[in-house]
Order: sequence, then C-alpha cells, then structure tokens
Amino acid sequence: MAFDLPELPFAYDALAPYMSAETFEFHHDKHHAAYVTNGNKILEGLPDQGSTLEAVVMNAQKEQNAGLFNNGAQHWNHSFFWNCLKPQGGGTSLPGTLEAKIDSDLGGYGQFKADFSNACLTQFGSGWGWLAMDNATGKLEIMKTGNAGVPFTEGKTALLTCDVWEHAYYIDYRNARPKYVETFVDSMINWDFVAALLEKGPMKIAA
Ligand code: MN3
Repeated sequence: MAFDLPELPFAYDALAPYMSAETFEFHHDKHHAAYVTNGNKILEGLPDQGSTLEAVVMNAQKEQNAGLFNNGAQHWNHSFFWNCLKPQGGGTSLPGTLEAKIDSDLGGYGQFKADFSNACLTQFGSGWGWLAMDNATGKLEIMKTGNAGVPFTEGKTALLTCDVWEHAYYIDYRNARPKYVETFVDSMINWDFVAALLEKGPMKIAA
C-alpha cells in the first residue's frame, strides 16, 4: 500500500482562534504531507509492507526500519489527530457512555483533565499525549509517547490524542505548551469521535 494524505475534516479556519488557518497550512499541508511523501519514497523501494497503515507501522517496528516507522507512525498520528478536533469542541459535555467510563476508570472528568494535561506537559521534547484503552483489560488509561510513538504497538487502542510537537502550537501559542493543552481540552476535543472509538472497542490490526 501507499500512503495518502487525508483532507482535514473541517475548513482551515474552523478552529480559529484556538488553532489558526496558518497552523493547519503548515501542520497539515507541510508537516503531515512530508511524512506521507517521505514514507512513500521508502515504500517504493520495498516489497509490500502490509495492507493497512497499522500493519505497515507494526512491520516497520519489527524490522527496525526507523525511517518507515517514523513516517508511517506520524502519518497515522496526524490522520488520527485531525479527527480528535472539532469547532466548539472540548469542555465537560461528554456522551453518557464515555462519561461513565471516565468516571469508573479514571476517577472522573476533573481527574482525566489533570492527568491528560500532565502527560502532555511532561512529555519531554516532541511527542503525543493520549487517552487510550488497554486491549487486554478494556480499561481506559492516560499515556504519552515520544516522537512518532503510537499506542497500538503497545497493545493499546487510541481514543484521543494531543500533538505536543512544537510545530502543533508554536504559531498560535509560541512556547506556551500549557496554554495550548488547556485550550485543546476546553475548546477543541471532538468527544463524539472519542465516544465512537470507545463503542467500537479494541483495535484489530490486519496483516
Ligand atoms: Mn504534528
């Protein structure tokens, strides 16, 4: 398979002023596009690496192909991240089943917000903060990954992510990662997307 750059699921200015059109022009059209282009260059020189992006990333990790892993996983992470965002998103109005699951597994919305924000802020350097589900136990957990790291190589199903690479926030927030993360949680999360993933259950990866 080859990688395809997905379109943003909203207009470039739909998240303004929290995330500007300029940020998306760089983040989607340049950063994400570069992962797709560079990943495809690597794939061109190899036999078929799998029928899905997840399988390609799993194989790249197994084969210790760092270039393919980094570009493939960043393609996956960014495709996922766009869906985690929506205009007038975030806040405390969560779909009922998701709210109940956060109450039982994470100690409620306030604790979720504190722990998720902490994961995003304590990821040293580039990476991602996550709400994920453990595939074995079905329990929600907060995690963070460095650089291109993805939850599905660790037996976790991603439900929500915040990109904490500087390119995600430097245009709108400069160096203020705490303000960016707070705004992400309060005003940008697509809780319907998170609830739909929870409903689907553990992620299955085809070969
Ligand atoms: Mn990014």
